[in-house]
Amino acid sequence: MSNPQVGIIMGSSSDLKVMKDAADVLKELGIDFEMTVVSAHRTPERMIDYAKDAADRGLKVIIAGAGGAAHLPGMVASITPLPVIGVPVKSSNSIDGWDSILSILQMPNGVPVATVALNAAKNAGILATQIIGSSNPGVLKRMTDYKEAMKSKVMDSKDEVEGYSS
Ligand code: RP5
Repeated sequence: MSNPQVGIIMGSSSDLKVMKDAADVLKELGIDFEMTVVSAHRTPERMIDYAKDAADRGLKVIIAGAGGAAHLPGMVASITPLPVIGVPVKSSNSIDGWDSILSILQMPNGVPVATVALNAAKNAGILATQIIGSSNPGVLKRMTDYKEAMKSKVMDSKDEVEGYSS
């Protein structure tokens, strides 16, 4: 995509099965994004370069997913002035997912990472869209429509569920 506003990064290609949900919802909401692998532990220099250049390249939000000892979101947030959304991934080296959650969630004062639920890359994509939408009326409208569609779906399912009781 030509003018990405969201950067999706992950610690390993093994995170893609989770992180693709962020890409899918950004596509659905019409937000340009880029996606790549940046490992805090295996490619630390690449992580620093990515975080340093992100704002100058025009990105508005970074979504960072990682599993186990998940330092990527916090380390990227320590370098970039952009908002960082962290996705804890239940990976092969994760004990039960709590290791990833707490590594991403428990950031010290001054360096926030907006942490979504375990494996909730879809919510990260929605939150990134909402951040962009707060200063972009067109994107905000798409978020409003998205919520309306969600509401209609629930109301349809409600009718189906209630139908069983009559
Ligand atoms: C983390 O280690 C990655 O984000 C991934 O979730 C986990 C396992 O990586 P692989 O061993 O599958 O490459 O850094």
